Amino acid sequence: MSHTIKKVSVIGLGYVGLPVYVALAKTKKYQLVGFTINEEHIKLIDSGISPIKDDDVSLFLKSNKIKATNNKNLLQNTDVFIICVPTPVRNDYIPDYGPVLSATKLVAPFIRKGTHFVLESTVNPGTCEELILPILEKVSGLKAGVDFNIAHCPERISPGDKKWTILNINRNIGSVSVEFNKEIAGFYRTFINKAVINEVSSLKVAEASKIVENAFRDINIAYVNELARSFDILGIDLVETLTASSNKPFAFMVHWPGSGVGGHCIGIDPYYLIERANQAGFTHHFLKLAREINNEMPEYTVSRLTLGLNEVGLSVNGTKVALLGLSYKPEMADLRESPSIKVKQRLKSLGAILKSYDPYITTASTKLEDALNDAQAIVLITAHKEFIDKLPKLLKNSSVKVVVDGRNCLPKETIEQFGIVYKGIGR
Ligand code: SAJ
Repeated sequence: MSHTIKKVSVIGLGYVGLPVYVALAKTKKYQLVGFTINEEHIKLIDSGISPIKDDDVSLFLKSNKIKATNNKNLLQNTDVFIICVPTPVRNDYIPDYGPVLSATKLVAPFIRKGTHFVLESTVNPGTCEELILPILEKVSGLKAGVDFNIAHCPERISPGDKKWTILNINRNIGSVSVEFNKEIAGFYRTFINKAVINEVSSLKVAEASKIVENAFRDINIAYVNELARSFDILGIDLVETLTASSNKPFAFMVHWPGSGVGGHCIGIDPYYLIERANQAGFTHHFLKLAREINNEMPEYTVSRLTLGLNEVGLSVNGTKVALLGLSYKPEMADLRESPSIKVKQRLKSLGAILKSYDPYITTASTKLEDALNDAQAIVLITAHKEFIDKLPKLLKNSSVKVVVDGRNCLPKETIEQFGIVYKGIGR
């Protein structure tokens, strides 16, 4: 059944699609098309600028052209479609399959005998067979698993990570048929050459594996976030406790408490399994509780400010607060699901006089010193290196009376020696 793979079309040129495109381009084996509906991104890519913060992509674009387009006719004669579109949730935390369904309907007319449709976006078990397969079969008139393939190879991109890149992160891949899976796994090995491409027996196992690994992270973060709220009452330093527990050489994987779980993976993916299991009549109480605990952390962070201000006879209302860090993760500019969004809303509703600063995101304050100027309190949400390096010195002779350290990244004792009230999360 083997078919020669000559043309590959990557649908979606974001944090996942662009690294995939660049890795494929470096093999110099394939005719490539990058499809995106984002016209801004097309303009940036055409001028050699990466629309995402990824050093490899930025470097590649400096001396190579990427064919970025929103012209679907260029998808003709594609042998492998790799779908890398977002899988968000709505405000009520119900999965939004819109981008996946749009991408499926976009490529359906181009499915031929031997074509591989590969979904890399994170979805719940059952999505490929229940949502994607019927559309592709109806439009193409062909039979999945016989005439063409549907595969799922969940992405494992860790944005901003320099150590783990698309080339050396192991991947799992499952297809609608085992025979097609061997072929598509062989294709992946041509461009992901420093990692294991593990063939699993079905689409559902491939879909489930990604949700399981990210829900694992979410529940472990919820575990330490609940400990933080308990230890703040008990007066126990959780950070020191976790550091002590971490010297157990086996069967312990440390996670850290903080102001909440941002990003488009960890805090989102569990909802896909929660919803699909719910449809089948099973309630994931544990996964739901972990999501509730993590979603409460921005509010808890603000309550730490209220507590600290009370100790100095102030209330949030009318107090000048510097909100430091907006991105969900250090050293990057990514606001998606960031705890800073809810913290900012809550502080404003309580009447704080807010100044925000993030070295990677344009805000009113263009410098840390500006945001600190005449501030009476700080709420740190993102452990950017600039804050860790500069704050201990800047705080010494500042007007700041309370510091809320949402990532437990500042020197508590040093700050307290300045006569400043320090409130961490579990610390
Ligand atoms: N967070 C905590 N405590 C922790 C770890 C994270 O509060 O112990 C928070 C972070 O502050 C952030 C959110 O959770 O707001 C997500 O953090 P993350 O480190 O998981 O970053 P992501 O969302 O970029 O996760 C990605 C994931 N990769 C994929 O889903 C393919 C994740 O599996 C990786 O572990 C993570 O990158 C990583 O390690 O960088």
